[in-house]
Amino acid sequence: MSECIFCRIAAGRAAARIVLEDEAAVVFHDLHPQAPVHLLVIPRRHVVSVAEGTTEDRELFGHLLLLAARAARLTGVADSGFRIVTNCGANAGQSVFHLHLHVLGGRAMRWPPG
Ligand code: DGP
Repeated sequence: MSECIFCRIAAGRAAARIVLEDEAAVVFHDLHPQAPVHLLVIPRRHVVSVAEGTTEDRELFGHLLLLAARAARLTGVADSGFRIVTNCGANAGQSVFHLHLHVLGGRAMRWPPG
C-alpha cells in the first residue's frame, strides 16, 4: 500500500508550502484552498482522526490547537477571525485519513457549515 500523503509531507518526502513546523507537527497550505487562507495542521505521527484519539494523545491534540492559532496569527487572519475544522469519517467528508485541522480565514464564514 502506498504511504499516506500527509506522512510523506511530514517526513519531507512530498512537497508542501510549509508555514511552520516543530518536532511534533507541521502546518502547511491546503492544495485546494476553500478560503483566502486555508492551512492544514497535522501531527507528524500517523493518527487517523480525532475519533481514534486516546488519553495519551491529550498533549498532542492540545498542541495542534495551539499551533493552529499560532499559524492563524502568522498568516494574518487571527484578528479578523478564523475557523478550525476537523473532519472525522465518511459523513464529515474526510478524504485524507491522517488527522488534520483545517484553519480557514480571510473571509466571512457561514453557519451551519454545509
Ligand atoms: P479532508 O476532506 O478533511 O480529509 O481534507 C483533506 C484536505 O487535504 C483537502 O482540503 C485537500 C488537502 N490535500 C489533499 N492532498 C493534499 C496534498 O498532497 N497537499 C496538500 N497541501 N493538501 C492536500
